[in-house]
Amino acid sequence: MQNPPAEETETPLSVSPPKKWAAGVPAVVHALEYSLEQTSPRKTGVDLLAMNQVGGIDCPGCAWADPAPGRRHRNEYCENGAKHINDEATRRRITADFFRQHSVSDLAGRSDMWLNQQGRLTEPMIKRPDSDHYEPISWDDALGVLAKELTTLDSPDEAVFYTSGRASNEAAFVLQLFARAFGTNNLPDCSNMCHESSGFALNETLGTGKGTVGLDDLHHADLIFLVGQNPGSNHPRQLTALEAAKRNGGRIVAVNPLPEAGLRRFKNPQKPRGVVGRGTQIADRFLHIKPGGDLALFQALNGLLLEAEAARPGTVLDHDFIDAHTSGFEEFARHARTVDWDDVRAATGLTRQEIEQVRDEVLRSERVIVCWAMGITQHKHGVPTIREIVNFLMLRGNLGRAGTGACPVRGHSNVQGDRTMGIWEQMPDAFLDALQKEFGFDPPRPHGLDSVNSIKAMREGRVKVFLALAGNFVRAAPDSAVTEEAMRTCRLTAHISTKLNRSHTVCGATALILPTLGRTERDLQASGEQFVTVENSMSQVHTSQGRLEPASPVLLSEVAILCRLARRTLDGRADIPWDEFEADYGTIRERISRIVPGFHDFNARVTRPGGFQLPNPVNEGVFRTAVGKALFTCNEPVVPRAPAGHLLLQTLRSHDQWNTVPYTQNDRYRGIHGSRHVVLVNPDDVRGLGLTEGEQVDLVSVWGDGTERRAEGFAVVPYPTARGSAAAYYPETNVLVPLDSVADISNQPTSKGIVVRLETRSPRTTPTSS
Ligand SMILES: Nc1nc2c(c(=O)[nH]1)N[C@H]1C(S)=C(S)[C@@H](COP(=O)(O)OP(=O)(O)OC[C@H]3O[C@@H](n4cnc5c(=O)[nH]c(N)nc54)[C@H](O)[C@@H]3O)O[C@H]1N2
Ligand SMILES: Nc1nc2c(c(=O)[nH]1)N[C@H]1C(S)=C(S)[C@@H](COP(=O)(O)OP(=O)(O)OC[C@H]3O[C@@H](n4cnc5c(=O)[nH]c(N)nc54)[C@H](O)[C@@H]3O)O[C@H]1N2
Ligand SMILES: [Mo]
Repeated sequence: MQNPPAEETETPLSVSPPKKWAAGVPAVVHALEYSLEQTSPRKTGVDLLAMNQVGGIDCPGCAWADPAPGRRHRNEYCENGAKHINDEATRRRITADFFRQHSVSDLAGRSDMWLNQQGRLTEPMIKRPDSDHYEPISWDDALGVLAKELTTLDSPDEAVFYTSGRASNEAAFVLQLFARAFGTNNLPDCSNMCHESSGFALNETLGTGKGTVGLDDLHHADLIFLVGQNPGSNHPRQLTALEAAKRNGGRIVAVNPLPEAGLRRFKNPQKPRGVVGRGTQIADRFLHIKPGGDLALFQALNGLLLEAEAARPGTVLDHDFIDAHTSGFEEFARHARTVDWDDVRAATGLTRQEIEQVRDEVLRSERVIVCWAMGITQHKHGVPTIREIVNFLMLRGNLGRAGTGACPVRGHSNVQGDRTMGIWEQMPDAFLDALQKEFGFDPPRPHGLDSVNSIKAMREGRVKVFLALAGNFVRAAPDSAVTEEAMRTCRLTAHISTKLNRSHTVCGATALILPTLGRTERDLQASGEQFVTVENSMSQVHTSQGRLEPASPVLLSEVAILCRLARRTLDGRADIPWDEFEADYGTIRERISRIVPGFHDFNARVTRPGGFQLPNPVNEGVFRTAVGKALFTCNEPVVPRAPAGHLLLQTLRSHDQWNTVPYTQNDRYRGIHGSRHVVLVNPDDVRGLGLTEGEQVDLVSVWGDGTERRAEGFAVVPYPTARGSAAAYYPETNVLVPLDSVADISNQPTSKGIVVRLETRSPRTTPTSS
């Protein structure tokens, strides 16, 4: 099929006031517009109807949970889910001819959006060391090249195996098994850049890295905090749960530097009532916080709760919970009483009165939940902020009871499941022991490389082979220029992918594209049609069954590619039945059931309608911390500051993108159309910095070692973001985040809270597209 001409030019920027509500009719219309571009309408209907239904396709979008079977809406999907499905189900195809027309250097000059729009990858391709073109190669030869590079390394630790969270449980389990049998724990993943801070903080304080909240808890909470997340664009079906909570009398406090549309009102597209009328007000209270001020906010709230307890002893804190289940309360309480209100004001931009009003909401509420996402985890002090949220919940026993708990809202649809399956460079010994017992080889014990450390190791020549299971590593990672240079030092880079992206064009001496089935597609193996399994943000494990004809007859499933690669590379070195795994994914699940806690009887339980719920020890009063109790922690206060003339920049998603893949140039709810090269700045800061609306600026980040990084050509958009802050889209701004700029403890890149100045461009320079 002919490819459409390159559409690289942005249309003129147009800006309208931010929307005051999310979802509803325009959402559905916009989803259909995108569908019609990508597939035939008939196919669109087929795709959507089976989405998130029992026996259907798990939406490849976000990890938000599905209602119980029987309580699902006939259209249990959102506008954005429809876009993700249709992006995968596109009729456009990339063939060998495409790569003859476009050299690798040509493709490296194209935008993320253009690369994605070229369609589905259809056959394995290789770029050889002396060539600037990908050319076709057979599966056998491609896997042979990869196996040979791997087996001739000086050490297994010279290879890195990256996973993005769309991969199924079965593919993830096979990949980590292969990597460990090969001899390395170098298993970085997108989670290193996403909820790593949540994992560290929750593991340390509660003894589990996962959230403790289910959908029913949300429906029955009295008070829900939405902190640092934009559900209207990134977890639209969360709005349905919030609407239910409101109907049951729950109240919502949103904490965000941006007044996001989805935090204001929700018009439910699944209900006639949502289509007409004003919809449901979401946030009862909106805290317009400064970036990175959340630690100070929760410290202030905790201080106020302790003060209230001192004034009316025995009426505020849950002493039974604290005594029975926690450790470190006294020390925490001493520390928490030292709140400095000037610092709180400086860090949050909020008045004491605003915070006291929230305290009063908390005191009126028996059941409280805190939800959070990237607005918390991607800050340098993400881990202490989440620890402080845990302190906050524990003070009033808001853990382990119905309608309460900690709710890290996961991104990718199976990012949590991939971790459960062992995709982590630091899996605990208990997991490795179980692998050893089951398969009889010695898994390596030293921790492997995470995402940031993988890039450093490449740069230093310590990593020579990079294999990715899904994702777009060079665009997801920080410090784009440094990351790309590091990637280019590899001897071999290989990607198991559905769609073309920049990581295929910034490659090692040899590069492989290993095209694979998407989740929407029928997966036929020797034993018959297969399904895969996933785990959502609320620890429900269920099936996902593809229904469409594969984009090309040559595609292999992720599991098949990995099993064949493992067999070739290990050549009988471990007693693992790769052929059997490939032929029947049930045999993989059988092994998982013997290795991963909570997965007993996996094959039988997962095929029940709705699958099954993994136990969360916290909800059973069990805390697997060092002392067997939940830990109160003392966290040093942080007041994020930018020097005069600078702003704190956050990099975020538009409404119309999936992570590194922009679908259009628009961000409808924020009123931005026609360009992604915009920087949102508070109108007072625009004036204060001597800038004007629409002016072209470069974003320049300043790092401690005196180095500067520059993202060129952004139009200034006055926008109601908190004073002193700015926002611009990811991945165009990843270039600004130094590789060394990571969160304390979790090593997660700091994609929020970057110190930048806005430098006026001379009028004649044109922005470079990226
Ligand atoms: N359509 C769509 N859906 C997605 C994705 C996508 O790209 N497109 N990506 C998926 C993935 S992998 C993930 S991880 C999630 C991400 O979901 P989100 O975490 O919602 O993603 P971001 O776009 O980074 O938005 C961060 C939000 O936090 C706010 N924020 C920034 N800094 C602060 C702060 O210091 N304090 C507070 N309180 N708020 C702050 C921002 O204003 C913004 O509202 O979405 C998932 N869902
Ligand atoms: N500056 C900045 N950087 C960030 C963030 C930020 O907020 N700001 N967010 C971070 C976060 S939260 C995340 S999760 C990461 C995301 O990082 P990644 O998960 O690595 O990136 P994606 O953009 O989701 O990957 C998209 C690619 O995945 C492939 N793909 C899609 N579906 C499938 C499939 O079913 N199978 C296979 N094999 N391949 C598939 C396609 O080739 C597509 O091009 O980025 C991180 N980077
Ligand atoms: Mo994410």
